[in-house]
Amino acid sequence: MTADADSIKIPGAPGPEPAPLDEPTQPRGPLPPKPDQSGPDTYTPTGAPTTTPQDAVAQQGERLTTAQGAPLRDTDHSLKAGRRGPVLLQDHHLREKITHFDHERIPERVVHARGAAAHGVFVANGEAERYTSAAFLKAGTTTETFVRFSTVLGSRGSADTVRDTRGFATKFYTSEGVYDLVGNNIPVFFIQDAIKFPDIIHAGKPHPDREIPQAQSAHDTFWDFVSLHTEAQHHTIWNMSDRGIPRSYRMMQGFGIHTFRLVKTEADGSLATTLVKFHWRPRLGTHAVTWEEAQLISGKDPDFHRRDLADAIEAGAYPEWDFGIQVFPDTEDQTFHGIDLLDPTKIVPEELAPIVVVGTMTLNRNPSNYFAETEQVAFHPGHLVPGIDVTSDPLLQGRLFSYLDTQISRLGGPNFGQLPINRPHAEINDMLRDGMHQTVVHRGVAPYHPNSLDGGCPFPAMVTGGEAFTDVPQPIQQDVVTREQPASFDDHFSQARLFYRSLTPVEQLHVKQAYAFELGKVYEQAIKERQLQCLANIDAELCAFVANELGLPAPAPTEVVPDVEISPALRMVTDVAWPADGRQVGIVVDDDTDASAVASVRETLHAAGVTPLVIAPHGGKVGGLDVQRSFHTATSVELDAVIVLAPAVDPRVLELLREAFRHDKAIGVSSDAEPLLPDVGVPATAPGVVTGDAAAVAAGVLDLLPAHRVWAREGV
Ligand code: HDD
Repeated sequence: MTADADSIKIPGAPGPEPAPLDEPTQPRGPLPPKPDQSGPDTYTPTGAPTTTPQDAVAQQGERLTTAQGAPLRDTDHSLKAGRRGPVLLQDHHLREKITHFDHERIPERVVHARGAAAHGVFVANGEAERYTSAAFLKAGTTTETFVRFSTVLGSRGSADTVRDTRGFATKFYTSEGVYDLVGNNIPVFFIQDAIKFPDIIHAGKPHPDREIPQAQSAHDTFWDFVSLHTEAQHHTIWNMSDRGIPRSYRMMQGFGIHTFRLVKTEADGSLATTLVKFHWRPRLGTHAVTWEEAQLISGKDPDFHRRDLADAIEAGAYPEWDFGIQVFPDTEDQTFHGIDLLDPTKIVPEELAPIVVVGTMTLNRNPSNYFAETEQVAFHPGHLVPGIDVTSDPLLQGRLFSYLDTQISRLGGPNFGQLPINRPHAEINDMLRDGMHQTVVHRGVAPYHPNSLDGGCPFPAMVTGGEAFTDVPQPIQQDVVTREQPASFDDHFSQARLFYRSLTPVEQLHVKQAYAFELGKVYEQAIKERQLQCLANIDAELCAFVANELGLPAPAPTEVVPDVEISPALRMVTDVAWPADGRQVGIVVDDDTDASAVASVRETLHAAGVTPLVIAPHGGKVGGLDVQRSFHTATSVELDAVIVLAPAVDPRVLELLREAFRHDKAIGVSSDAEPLLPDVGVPATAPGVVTGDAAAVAAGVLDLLPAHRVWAREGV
């Protein structure tokens, strides 16, 4: 079909308004922007106004153009030699469109490829001012942030709920430049020296011959590595705990892992230093899904964590974390209570060094473009600001090289800092020039220092004065050049034991089951035996359980591991009543359910900050109420609790309830629906099962949600 040029109304051009069009593909005015897409790129995705006209180049005006701005008449048909003829090489628009498409993907991150992110703000309470001059940590200072959460091992399209460590990387756009805290949800790391990073990652990634299994550690090469490199045992036991399968990114702790050095400029100009470890503590508590649930979610909703984060923010349930530091004196030996602060496989229990909260972060805005923001964001532990410095932790030292290096290949050159999401919200005046993807037009003729042509600009702070990044003079050990490490790094088991013995019985049970599952997937007998040997050194009872599951004898310990003082702060299961914000509760109804009872249950849940989902035999409406899920689309794993207000004997509902019960979720059943419980195999007297009228059931379920799960069902 050919279009008559005169019949096409160009939006914005003078002329009578066209009649409403049925067909959305015909020319018309642009759609109104969504709230988070405020129009052309005159603001960076982080909200900072762009400063030069060159910055604002995307999506201007209403007409479709080429990349060079030439208006286009047709983008749906290639230029052909006749209607049925071959396509012509002269079709420059076709070639531009296809060529650009061919290059749409950039290399995925070699680790942490799968992620989800959000914008936020950090507000400092001033508690850190005693230790650091960092401007963003001064009382009352508000700083924009961007946080990317991730899994480590999986590819970009892998499932969210695999058993893995989670990345927790935060970009603070401070007034003194960007500060990146690139941490994880587990406070220790697999290795002590960055030179081993390629080894652990090669072992954890899918086997190179068949490229399976995807995004998981339940395979031979992973267990081969961690059983041979026993320094990995501490991190591994955290992975085997429920920390490896979080309920939500909103319900994870974050850790900077390494010890960092805070620097404060005193009144007399001298520098005072303090060693610290950084912590993020979620206001919603730290919670997990169960292992069976995690596996089911991987199939039913591989985007579970990504969806949860975006939905919560869109619904206004903004997740919050307190940011805290553990503080240690900067002594020459850099140990605290005998714990080597430079060893990234060690924690300092909170009972020995309590966390001082120094501010709070709220994530309050979803990215508007995944690629531009979540994919192109580039973190680097070397993005430091005045007042925060690194230590000689050999893992951190290697990271200082690796991240800058990886961004150059991943983002195509050294100018990745100019991408909107990476732009500092502080003035930049560097003498870096040119390079691939240079997008700014530098002025002047003298990008060197000192110069006498550009007025001498820019000037270092030693000339201008003011706070600046200062390298703290550090004594270096009188030692020889060596490929060795301190003897304190040789203790590989005491903190794995500390972690395991500090957990509650139900958490310990999950650790045992996780080892049994993962090692059960290993083929090589020698690897299973070697890992059992490690478990014998951690805890005899843990080892005996796993050995029994594997059908192998439990070995005796080979190392004398000191007894440990347990740390209750390491537990996820606590007596704290956590807020239920953003939790999802299913309400099962049928066409005969009293609509007013359903409406009032929904109201009660809403009022408690919980999202109710009405589940009915069909979509559309039931009793005038909107249905969110049909029996066909409902799944237990997206719910934190279920309320049944109908004697629905549909097998899908029975299965949903069985799963919810197995996964320790609160279940509320109205009196008329109670007869279905025997079919589910659940006694009405079982822990976490509430019966009564609709109002009583809703109240009972709300009482159970703050504990996250009904742990009593596990019988330990
Ligand atoms: Fe790393 C990405 C966290 C050790 C090399 N790392 C990356 C991300 C997180 C971490 C959260 C994703 C950032 C994002 O969302 O873009 N990595 C850690 C932590 C470590 C750690 C907490 C130890 C305490 N990493 C580590 C070592 C090396 C790397 C020892 C190399 C020597 N990490 C990288 C990398 C990545 C990365 C290859 C991949 C993509 C990227 O950097 O931007 O450079």
